[in-house]
Amino acid sequence: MPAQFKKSLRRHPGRAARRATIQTISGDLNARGMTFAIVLSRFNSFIGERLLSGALDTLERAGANLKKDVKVVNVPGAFEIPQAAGRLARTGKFDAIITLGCVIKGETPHFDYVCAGCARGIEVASVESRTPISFGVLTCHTLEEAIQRAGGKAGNKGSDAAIAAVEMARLIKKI
Ligand code: INI
Repeated sequence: MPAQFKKSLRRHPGRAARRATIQTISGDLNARGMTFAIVLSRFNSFIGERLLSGALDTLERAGANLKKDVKVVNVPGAFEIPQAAGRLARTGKFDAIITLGCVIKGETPHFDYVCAGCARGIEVASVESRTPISFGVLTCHTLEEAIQRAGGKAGNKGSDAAIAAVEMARLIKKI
């Protein structure tokens, strides 16, 4: 950034006050009365079940009725997630879809194809169906990395994906 802009940004005393006057649309984390589908890949299910626990805990804390308003849909592997997520999204029955799975790098380039197909497929399904579909699929070099992201030191990415789904569903309702 050019120096003169940096200087003028620093010297703007009313910046925070001005920001407060700008009309802003944000989602929130109130999942009461909202419906969710969770697409869960069975491959590496030991990790997947931990991601699912994180997502369910988060939805429950956000006010969702798990028994009535949440459906879990199982698919064989991460590569199959976009197909199921897209179908679910197009039913119009869900405010948001959460995708969960775990891809771990092996000795061949298979990992790259599965990850790319999964991520791109989820993105396309979300845009085409106009339904928020969050990405809670771990793409890890090792099992240890996956364990850390499924309730270990690096948090629980299933929970993060549930938070993103609630926030986006609320945001879309407001726009
Ligand atoms: N699927 C995963 O979800 N995780 C993996 O780590 C994985 N690896 O390593 O191969 C994986 N492969 C299966 C793939 O998702 C499809 O189910 C399969 O290719 C059949 O279409």
